[in-house]
Amino acid sequence: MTSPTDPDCLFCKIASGNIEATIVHESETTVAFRDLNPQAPTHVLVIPRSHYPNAAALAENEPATAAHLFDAAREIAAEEGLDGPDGGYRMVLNTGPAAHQSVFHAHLHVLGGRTMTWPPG
Ligand code: DGP
Repeated sequence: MTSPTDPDCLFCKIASGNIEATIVHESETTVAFRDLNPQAPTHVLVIPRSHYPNAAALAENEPATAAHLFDAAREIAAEEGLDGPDGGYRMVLNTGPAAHQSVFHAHLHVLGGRTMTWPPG
């Protein structure tokens, strides 16, 4: 099966190297880069190389790749020193406009380096 891409998608362009980003992690199926508008000292976006509009569509069509996002997040959290016994980090998958999704290519936010609050806004 050929993985879908969208030539007009911002995150597809980052994944292919056509738009610059600060890449922190790469695998065969995922790319991770620093968020342009960080909401925490560490704010990394982990995306699939294939284009799906949100995490639900990714999970339905490429469940193995969806799992790879979480594995990449785990490795990034360790590399960024967020996984200590008193540490922690938040993984966020905004799905749909009402959840504040603004880029419609599935992405997992990894946020850490400060104490988080609950409930999320
Ligand atoms: P969301 O609101 O969940 O769709 O998150 C989209 C995130 O993408 C938001 O936190 C800002 C980030 N972002 C948007 N455009 C760019 C860009 O061109 N480069 C980078 N590195 N991040 C971007």
